[in-house]
Amino acid sequence: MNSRIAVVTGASGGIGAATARRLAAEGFTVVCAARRLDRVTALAHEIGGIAAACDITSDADVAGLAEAAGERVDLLVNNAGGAVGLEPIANADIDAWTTMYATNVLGTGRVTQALLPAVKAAEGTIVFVTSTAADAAYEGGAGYNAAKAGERMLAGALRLELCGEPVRVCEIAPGMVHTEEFSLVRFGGDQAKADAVYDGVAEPLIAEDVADAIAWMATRPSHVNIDRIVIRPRAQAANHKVHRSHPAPGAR
Ligand code: 8X3
Repeated sequence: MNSRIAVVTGASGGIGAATARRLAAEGFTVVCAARRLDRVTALAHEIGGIAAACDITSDADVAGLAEAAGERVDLLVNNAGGAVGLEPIANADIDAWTTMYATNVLGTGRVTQALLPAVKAAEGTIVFVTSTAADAAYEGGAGYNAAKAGERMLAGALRLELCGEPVRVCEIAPGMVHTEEFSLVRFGGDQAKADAVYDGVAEPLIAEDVADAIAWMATRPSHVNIDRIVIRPRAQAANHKVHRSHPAPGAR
């Protein structure tokens, strides 16, 4: 029997790379997609998968990803995206909002559209990795809150559109996850600001925690659709309610 095929976008690090590794351990052949080909090539080599250079804002790249994935895709994990900036609306960089919308919403839509025939052919599953930023606004979050709320609507609309077809549409909304790059990218490479996000938090989630939940969703019996999982560290009771061992100036 041929191996099940999974496609993971944003597989060059963090949740995407952890998910690719975990799905490979579950027996999937994983197409590891990201802009940074060197990273996904190394990952694909490590897990016996396939590397695909893919910027999800590019029609041509996404067409190439669909071709690399083939005619049957059992699992698509829409993970690529992220946050840029944490400025209040008064002085937010609207270009950063454009980037966040272009990746989290439009890019995810583009990938989903391109791979949908292959997911349907395999009677497969699509998992959208959104965020608890889609649940509630927070100061400085407007652009990211809006983008992730927008991405959430893709998952909801798609589930309605495919009702009656043998395709599952799932969403996972992670809260605080300490990965090497999420906050670093958000703060334009400012390591001190990135570190402050997790300062004094005993155990933020790690990428593997989210990968574990994605793998669980994807490996339920095919009639079981896990609509949405909200996953946070125990120390985070809500977006604004984070237990820290000491006050962290500047951290949310
Ligand atoms: C990451 C969670 O709190 O930075 O998507 O919005 S948060």
